[in-house]
Amino acid sequence: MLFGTPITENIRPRVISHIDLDYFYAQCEEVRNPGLKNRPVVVCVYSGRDSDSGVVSTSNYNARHFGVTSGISIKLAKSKLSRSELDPVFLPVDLDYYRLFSTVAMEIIKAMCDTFEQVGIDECYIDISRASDSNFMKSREIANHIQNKLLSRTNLTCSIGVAPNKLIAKIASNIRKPNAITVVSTPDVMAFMRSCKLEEIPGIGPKKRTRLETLGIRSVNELSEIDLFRLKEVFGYKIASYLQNAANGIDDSPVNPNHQNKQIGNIVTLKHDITNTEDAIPVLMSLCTHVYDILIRREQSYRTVSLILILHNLKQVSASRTLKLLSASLDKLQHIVMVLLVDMIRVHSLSLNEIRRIGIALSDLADHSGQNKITQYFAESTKV
Ligand code: TTP
Ligand code: CA
Repeated sequence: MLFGTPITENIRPRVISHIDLDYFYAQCEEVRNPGLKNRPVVVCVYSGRDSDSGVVSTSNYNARHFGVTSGISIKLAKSKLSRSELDPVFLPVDLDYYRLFSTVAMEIIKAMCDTFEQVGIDECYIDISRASDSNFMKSREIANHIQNKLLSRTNLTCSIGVAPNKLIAKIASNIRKPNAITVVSTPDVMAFMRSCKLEEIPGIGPKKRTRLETLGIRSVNELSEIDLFRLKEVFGYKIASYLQNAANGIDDSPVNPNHQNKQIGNIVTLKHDITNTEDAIPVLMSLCTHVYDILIRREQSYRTVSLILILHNLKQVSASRTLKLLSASLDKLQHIVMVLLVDMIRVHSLSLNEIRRIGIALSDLADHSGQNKITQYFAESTKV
């Protein structure tokens, strides 16, 4: 492997694009109603308790200028936008409509490339090594072509990162938004990485940042140079290796056309406070059934079950349990979720009426076709 440049098809240096639709839910709303374009648009997840309770899902750039970002409360967004003379609009999330748009946009991109991997409702990677002849000038033209085609067919803008690997392409697509193309060619990889902030590396959130600071690491450059053994002591082998490779711009994962979301999840807002675990049972059971239906449709099994609780003060607590073996049992899923809830209440000294939203997620998924089902399930059932 050349430095930071995996080889595709044995000889061809890789060129990857990461395509991310801009302010996606809010942009879909602008497309549906172009009159909104000049106003701050805030897409909200309403909890249904009172007219203002809930959180911001996303917002357009007119709203972002006032500090309205994903995750803040609707009340805070309203107070920030009270300074705006542009007549802000607050809309509820319409996921079915955004999903439709996402499908149309992704199909357009897919039809223009050899290898395509969707990784979220509004983002995908494509391998353009062959189409560009591994030439970064040509890659920029391809990215430009994709932007134009998407805009003319859907009215949506996107931002595109082009780089020798997925990691750098992802960072690059996020560096300038909206409607931007950022190309990082192989010779520029190290300079580009050094210009990034630690939190621009995917996977480095506030918690990891703080832990990195305890090791004296405040920049990508310092992360790239720290002794790997020290990093491993704090983060373990897998994460430490990822972090140091990332800081050096190294990632050799290919664009995977068979990728499916690695998680299945669902989250609901409680219409009423719950006061005892009995009240939580119907909500948890319905969440379990929802994710289980998707699991079965995908012909998959799970190993890890996570429970996420979002509290009245918008604080989030979560816990998960990983099984020794894969399972496709609904009973087991329901049992684990109940145990997790009881444990979390005890560990975090929560009272049930603090809970506003509940979510569950299944991860470490595997396809049925890839395993010896009889052995797996037999072993699984003997463990219960
Ligand atoms: P993002 O791509 O993270 O954000 P975005 O498309 O709104 O903005 P950007 O231009 O910076 O890419 O997320 C895609 C969609 O996922 C977003 O439109 C709404 C939804 N979302 C939430 O509902 N809650 C969140 O906290 C985030 C980050 C996103
Ligand atoms: Ca986006």
